[in-house]
Amino acid sequence: MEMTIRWYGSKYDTVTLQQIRQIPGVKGVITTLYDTQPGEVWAQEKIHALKEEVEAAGLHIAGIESVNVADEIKYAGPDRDRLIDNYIETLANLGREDIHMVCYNFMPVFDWTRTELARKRPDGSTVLAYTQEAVDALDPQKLFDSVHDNSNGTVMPGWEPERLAHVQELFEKYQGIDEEKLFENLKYFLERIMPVCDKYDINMAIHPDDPAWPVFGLPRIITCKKNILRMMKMVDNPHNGVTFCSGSYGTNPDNDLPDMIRSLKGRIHFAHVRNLQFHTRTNFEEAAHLSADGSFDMYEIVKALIDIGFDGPIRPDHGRMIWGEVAMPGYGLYDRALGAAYINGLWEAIDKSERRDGARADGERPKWAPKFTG
Ligand SMILES: [Mn+2]
Repeated sequence: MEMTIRWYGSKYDTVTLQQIRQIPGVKGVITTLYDTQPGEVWAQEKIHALKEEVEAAGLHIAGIESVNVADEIKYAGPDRDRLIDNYIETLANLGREDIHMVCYNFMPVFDWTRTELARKRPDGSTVLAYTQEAVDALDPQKLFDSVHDNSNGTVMPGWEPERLAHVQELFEKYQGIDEEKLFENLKYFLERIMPVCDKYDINMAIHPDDPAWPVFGLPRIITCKKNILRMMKMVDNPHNGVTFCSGSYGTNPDNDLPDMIRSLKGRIHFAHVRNLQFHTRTNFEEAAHLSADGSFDMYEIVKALIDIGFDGPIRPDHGRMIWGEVAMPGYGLYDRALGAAYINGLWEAIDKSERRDGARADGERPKWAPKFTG
């Protein structure tokens, strides 16, 4: 695996590349052209300039999160072929710049949904949180407004004001789109983009729906093992893969995360690792990455990734807001750096104990030999 950090670009992120460079074990960033709209072609020169900026800071681009898919592709509007052509062109431009992993999602209208962006925890940190009751009581426009007003002056990914200015109209476009239709439209999209992915060796990594059930009556399909295996099979190409996001699949406590990871061997191209704390099935908040701080056994998640030989980029996901930092909710420096360090620690411990302890006779220890790095 390669430890990475998501970075929104110097114009949008409160975290700098120089800070990311100092997180132990991080050599790569997951980034995007944040000022592009879904459906727009990403010019190769712009990708190249971004790449040069990242490389000048001693890092590299390990993948893109996200190249967003236009809603019109998701609901199969009359303009979808042109928009898919543009998406193909963007993928070709990324491939020409030697970028080989693209995260995207296929959620109608809304990206991830949380009902609080700064729930206070007993230690004074704040986290994103979700209650079904709050969603049921809100209309989508109000939820959008509250996300917009509480994002510390940043633009939250997936909640761009341009896209969501006309929430109601968008909802109307999805009339008649059920789960089956959404699967069909996803299949159509994937079949059209696979040739360019084959040509440039681009791994497409679909992000799960978050939360992993329908909200506001909109269908959601990337939610569970059965559906994701259906998707892998319906376009059976290794470039059609997934982002395994423990915090998103984990919103449904019925999802056995280590089992899902094992069933997706060879198709996980990107991993988001984070923890949630459940109060009830439909009231949860994000926690520190550490197992003891939340509801998930993070050891088992990392172990499953090691067991399937996962070798793609991995990143800590939403962090808590701590130590007075003001940043995009979930995307501050401090708690994500702690998360990266924790995941790196789990990884090293599990990997070494399996490779070494598994191979050696009882009681035998490796020779103690500190490395001199010159
Ligand atoms: Mn995620």
